[in-house]
Amino acid sequence: MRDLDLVQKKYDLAKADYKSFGVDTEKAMAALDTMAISLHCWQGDDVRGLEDGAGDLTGGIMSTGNYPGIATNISELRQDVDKAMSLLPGKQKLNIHAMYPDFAGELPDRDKLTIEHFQGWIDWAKEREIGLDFNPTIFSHDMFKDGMSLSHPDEKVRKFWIDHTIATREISNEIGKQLGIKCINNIWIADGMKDTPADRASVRRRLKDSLDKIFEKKYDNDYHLDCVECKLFGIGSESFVPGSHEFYMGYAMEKGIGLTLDSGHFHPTETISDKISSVLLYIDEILLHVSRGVRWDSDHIVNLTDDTKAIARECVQNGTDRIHMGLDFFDGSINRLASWVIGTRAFQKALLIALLEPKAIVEAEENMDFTIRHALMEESKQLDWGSVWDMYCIKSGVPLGYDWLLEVKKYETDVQFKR
Ligand code: RNT
Ligand code: ZN
Repeated sequence: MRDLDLVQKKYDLAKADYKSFGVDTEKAMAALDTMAISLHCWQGDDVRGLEDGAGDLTGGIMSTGNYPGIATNISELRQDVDKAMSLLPGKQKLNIHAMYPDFAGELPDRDKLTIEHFQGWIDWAKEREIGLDFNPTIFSHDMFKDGMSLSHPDEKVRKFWIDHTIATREISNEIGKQLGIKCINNIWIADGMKDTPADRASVRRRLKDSLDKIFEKKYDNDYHLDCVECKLFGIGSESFVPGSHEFYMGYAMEKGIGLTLDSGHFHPTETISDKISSVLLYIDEILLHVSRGVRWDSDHIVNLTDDTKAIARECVQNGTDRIHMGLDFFDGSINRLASWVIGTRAFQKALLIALLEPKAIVEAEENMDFTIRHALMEESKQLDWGSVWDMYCIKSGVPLGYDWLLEVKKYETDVQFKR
């Protein structure tokens, strides 16, 4: 257990130090408290979902590892989410997928889902006073054929997925209305080709046509936001993905909808941090899927890397009113709820570091003094943001440092390993 007196002393010193750089640590903590991070429910069960016969993850994404204690039903999943959230400071939302219904009766196929299949989640979120985000699930299903869904040449296949996605927009809007917190419905499709296509244009035309049908109905933007997520490649779609960055950037602009930027969906050396300020000039709201690719779009747990810090810095700089921050990774090789805690805390730390950045850095740039800018960027790295983070955890009533891990270890023995 950490020594609280020591934490207080270290915080007082850090506060004074930051003050000498013109930074108010209390204000930074208060700002961090308003920034909701959307936790992706699918980390809890390796993207299996809760439908009958759930289990086979297809569609170019993959969770590896078989750490014991995986959540196998809705109560276990919720129990784990609750536990994770109890170890996280600040605000959260929960991001659910259409393959995670909460329904006791006979479930219709995905094209016929309605709000009644998700009402339980709304009630659950209401009790916790948190928002929900939503996603059509356009993978792990028989109607995902030949590696295609909304862009498939067969009209019946397209129609199934169009109807499914229309249903999820309706559900998302209702979730947002009932909770009074905007629900983001993110559309990602796994469509693509393993090898070089002969006719890219037709595939993309079909995808556009399907999306046009999906977006025919307009919703009030207060409760629901449509987002589209591009991708460079996936497993089995190494050579071609119709929903590329250009495709969706253009589409989102044309339709006035949101764009999702996932850290793993670009070339390995391309970063989403640099894209945020560009796309916000043309698109009103964006959703981030903060993730960490290792050599490829591997969906590793978010860590406090330079890349994560750069993304958080852009969020703070551009203002989080138009940037929705979500996480997207899946790791079954370690305790699955620990993954949520590690990844969320890492991103929150990155946000805190950004909020604590001395204004003098931007001012130096405004004065065209790149020497000061560069020097200060380096110097500010040694400011003691860690002590501010510890104080933030104390104020939020959550465990400090890796004290949270002791709780996870106890929970896995008492709960997860007994499943
Ligand atoms: C896949 C996309 C997508 C999914 C989730 C489960 O590459 O990143 O966001 O991870 O929909
Ligand atoms: Zn994603």
